[in-house]
Amino acid sequence: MGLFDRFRQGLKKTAQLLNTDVRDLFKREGRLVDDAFLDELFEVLIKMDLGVQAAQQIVEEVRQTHRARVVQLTDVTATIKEKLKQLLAQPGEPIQLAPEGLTVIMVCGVNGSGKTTSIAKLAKLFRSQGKQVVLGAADTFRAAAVEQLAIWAERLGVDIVTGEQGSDPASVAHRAVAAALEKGADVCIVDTAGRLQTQQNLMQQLTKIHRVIGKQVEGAPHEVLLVLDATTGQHGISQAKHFTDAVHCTGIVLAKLDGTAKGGVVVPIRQQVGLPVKFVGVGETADDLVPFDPDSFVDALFEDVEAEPSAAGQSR
Ligand SMILES: Nc1nc2c(ncn2[C@@H]2O[C@H](COP(=O)(O)OP(=O)(O)OP(=O)(O)O)[C@@H](O)[C@H]2O)c(=O)[nH]1
Ligand SMILES: [Mg+2]
Repeated sequence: MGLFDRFRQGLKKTAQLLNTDVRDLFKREGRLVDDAFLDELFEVLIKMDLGVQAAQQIVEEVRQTHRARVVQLTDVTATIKEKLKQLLAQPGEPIQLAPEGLTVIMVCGVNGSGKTTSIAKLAKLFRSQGKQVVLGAADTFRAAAVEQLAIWAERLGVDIVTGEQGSDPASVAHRAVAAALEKGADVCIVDTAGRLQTQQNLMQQLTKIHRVIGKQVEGAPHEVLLVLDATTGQHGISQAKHFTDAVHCTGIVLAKLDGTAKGGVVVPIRQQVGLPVKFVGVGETADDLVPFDPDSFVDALFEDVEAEPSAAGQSR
């Protein structure tokens, strides 16, 4: 499956909502772009969690492009898509690898956001590229957490370094990186326990892990991925800012995109957190990780709306 199809799969719920709502704007043949129309459009954009800022920017673009004209649905979606692609544009490269030797990736986020599953997906991706991977189970809070990662490691055929429950996560991270260096592995991915951005001591623990890894390998961690749960919508944004303050995050993995109609949330995340969205999660298996590409993402989002424009008026 290409990127476009994989986004389509992940965006089913969001696209469905968008489809219904946008079509509702165009019950008759065409529609005059006046204030009433622009207000309704604004509501639709807000409902898909695009955020106020982006919704305003898009409405403004539609106003300037089409004002006082009678337009068809596809005229408006074309304008929205172009603006969205522009808003989502970001520098390429999904993962920053070390120029040579070991790449260390640290993964953090609030409880249950999808960290461990995303690590399994990343490990599978690296394996498919022929890279040797070592996982560090630095979530020592719960025995079950270590077990969960260990099961993935076995399934994927990658090495894992674990620690006793309650042991210092930074020391597990340290041992994982040391093991990866000794094996001459290509990538070491360190899992961390979920935590709230308000838990000062736990946030400091992240800083410590970061610092310890940095002493072992120059430039490490090369990526600090913040895993956000798409189903929580815009709540993830303030979390993201706090995490970025505590440990310098380098990118976002937006997990569970498949589970929400709020897929538009990727836009305010991009705009307000100021980090690139590197991957999105579109399911629970190790294959359900898609490198984020704004153009394919936006095209997939509007595919259904644009597919049968003539059916809009007839079906209602
Ligand atoms: N549908 C769907 N479910 C996902 C996705 N990513 C993770 N999940 C599910 O979300 C739940 C939590 O995922 P975990 O990977 O354990 O989350 P975590 O952040 O490691 O959780 P803690 O370690 O407890 O903080 C699991 O049931 C996963 O299967 C995704 O992209 N789509
Ligand atoms: Mg976990």
